[in-house]
Amino acid sequence: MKWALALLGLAFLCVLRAGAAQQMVDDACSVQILVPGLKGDAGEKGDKGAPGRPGRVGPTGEKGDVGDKGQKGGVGRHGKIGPIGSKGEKGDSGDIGPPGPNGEPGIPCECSQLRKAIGEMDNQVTQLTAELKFIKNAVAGVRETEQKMYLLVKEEKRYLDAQLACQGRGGTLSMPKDEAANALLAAYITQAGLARVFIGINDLEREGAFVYADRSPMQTFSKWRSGEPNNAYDEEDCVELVASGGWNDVACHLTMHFLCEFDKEHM
Ligand code: GN1
Ligand code: CA
Ligand code: CA
Repeated sequence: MKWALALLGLAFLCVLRAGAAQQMVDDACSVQILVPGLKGDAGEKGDKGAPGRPGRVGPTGEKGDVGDKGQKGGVGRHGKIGPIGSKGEKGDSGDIGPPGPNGEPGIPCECSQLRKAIGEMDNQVTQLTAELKFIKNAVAGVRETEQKMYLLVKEEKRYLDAQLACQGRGGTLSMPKDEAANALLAAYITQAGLARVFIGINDLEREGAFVYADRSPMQTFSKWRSGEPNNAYDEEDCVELVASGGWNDVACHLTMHFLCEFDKEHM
């Protein structure tokens, strides 16, 4: 169609220019009025086109299976220095070293005097040790009534040594002279977990005539267990208080804990 219009236009120009440019127009218009022919046969197949543009990125695929274990890696770099460790336990003592050189010769002295002084100091140490033991006992607890203080001494002594120990501290072996005092002492030794202790009663001077440690005679109160005193083996002249509160005559050479008493008036 385009072709047809172009040719019609050209023919129109040829008519307009008839005259001055006659020669030129004759040349151009010598193939006048072109009409399109029949459609030709199909051309040969074209060459293969250039490859298309790459498609869009597809969606993420499913997670694959776990891969095989990789090869062992090389040795890593040195780590940082760790914190300071806790202090170790004390080691064993070292072996005894060789003896040191001899000392300078001493100044001549009156050795017998020094020996005497050392002996006296030894005695003082012994006495102080006994005193300390006594004080420890006292700190452990005493029992008291309005007039008296009672102390259970947890040292095993024979009757006479026990009496001396009490006297050495300004007291005497305990002398329960009524039910209340006796019950207090029985509870004291029970609480201490003891079965028996010496108390201040004996018939040392005359068999069967029991007196208190201060030599005062027994009065109306007594607490003999049934069958006591029996002077067993003909040798029982001292008295023990058992945890249940009863009295029993026993041999004075037995050793056991004992009860001291102190008059508050004289403390
Ligand atoms: C007997 O049972 P025991 O050990 O508490 C004896 C006492 C003796 C004592 C001598 C009922 O007492 O009289 O003094 O042995 N009791 C009886 O250790 O015979
Ligand atoms: Ca006796
Ligand atoms: Ca007896």
